Amino acid sequence: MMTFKFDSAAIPIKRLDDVSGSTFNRFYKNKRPVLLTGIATDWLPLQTWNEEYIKDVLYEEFGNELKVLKSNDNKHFINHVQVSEKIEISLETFLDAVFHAKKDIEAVRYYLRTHSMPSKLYQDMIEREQVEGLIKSICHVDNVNCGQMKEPESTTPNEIVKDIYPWEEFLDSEETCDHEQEADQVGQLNELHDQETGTQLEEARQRRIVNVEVMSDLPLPYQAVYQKVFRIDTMQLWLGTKGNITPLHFDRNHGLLLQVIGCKELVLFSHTDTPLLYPHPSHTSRSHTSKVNLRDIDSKRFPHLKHAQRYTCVLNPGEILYTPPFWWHDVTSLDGCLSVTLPWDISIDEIPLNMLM
Ligand SMILES: O=C(O)CCC(=O)C(=O)O
Repeated sequence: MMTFKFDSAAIPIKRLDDVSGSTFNRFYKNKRPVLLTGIATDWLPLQTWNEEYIKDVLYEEFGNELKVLKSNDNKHFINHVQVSEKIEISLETFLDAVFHAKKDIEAVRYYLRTHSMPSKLYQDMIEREQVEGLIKSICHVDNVNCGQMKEPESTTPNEIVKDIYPWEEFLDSEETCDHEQEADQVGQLNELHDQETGTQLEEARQRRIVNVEVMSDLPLPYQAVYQKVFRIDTMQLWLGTKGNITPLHFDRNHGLLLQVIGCKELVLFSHTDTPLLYPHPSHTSRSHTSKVNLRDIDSKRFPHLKHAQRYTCVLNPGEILYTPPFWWHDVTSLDGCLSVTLPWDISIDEIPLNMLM
């Protein structure tokens, strides 16, 4: 195998401890990945999810037989028949492979990727302080909420909510603000909009996508974010063996990847490098994946790849990676790993022109 050399060295993804909404905003607005180190280290999942607990939860949710992905080459996993297939496996065999793999070479690799979150694990994820802490860290409260709130009598509740928390542009300004004042105003707003909250709660209850008790406890401006990011039907569990590879691909959504057990190594590329990354043809179901195998690069077949700019990081337990929509990423599990993804939708104007295909 020829050794492959990129033109430029990999850039480490920026790690932020104790991030505030306005700092996160700079990355979110500019569609840059960022690693959040200080938010989730003391979350319930980090304290309580271990083999025993996961075993109980999975048994309760799925019984003794699990449907998991088994890689065709014992390395790569994507939802495509040419790469990996679904098999049935006993809970015990699967957990043994994840938590007690002996030798890398002989070990058989499996990946459990749920399409929604097992309910017990979901409850642990949405503990109120956790939800509030995360939202505070990623949401920029704009200047309307920092001292220039409109007079309630001249504005309808709907208009105020929209002004204060336009989700699509929720990180729209880079100004910082006084948090005490902000908290006061959040309180005032909650009082003002009881009726509004009631309607949102009722809608959420009917759709059953979030826990409405948690939602009703949150400051009103946070509720829209909670409903988008902490949905049981979009949150996913990724539990798999050491050495699993999720090959280079992009997603059409914003995404937070929370690492709970083990470490993962990631390589990312901007969507602007898409022409250098050799995606599968746009008419196929693999158009969001690359033909390149980053661990065994064929430089004759992919001559332009060397011009692409890599961004890299290792994600440790308690850390959260924000991946902007359409950013390419390749993920290697360095250990038996458990992660949770929290994706949320983009608006149509967030699709980069070069990705309209
Ligand atoms: O953790 C992995 O193996 C893949 C995660 C991923 O691709 C994602 O979060 O979009």
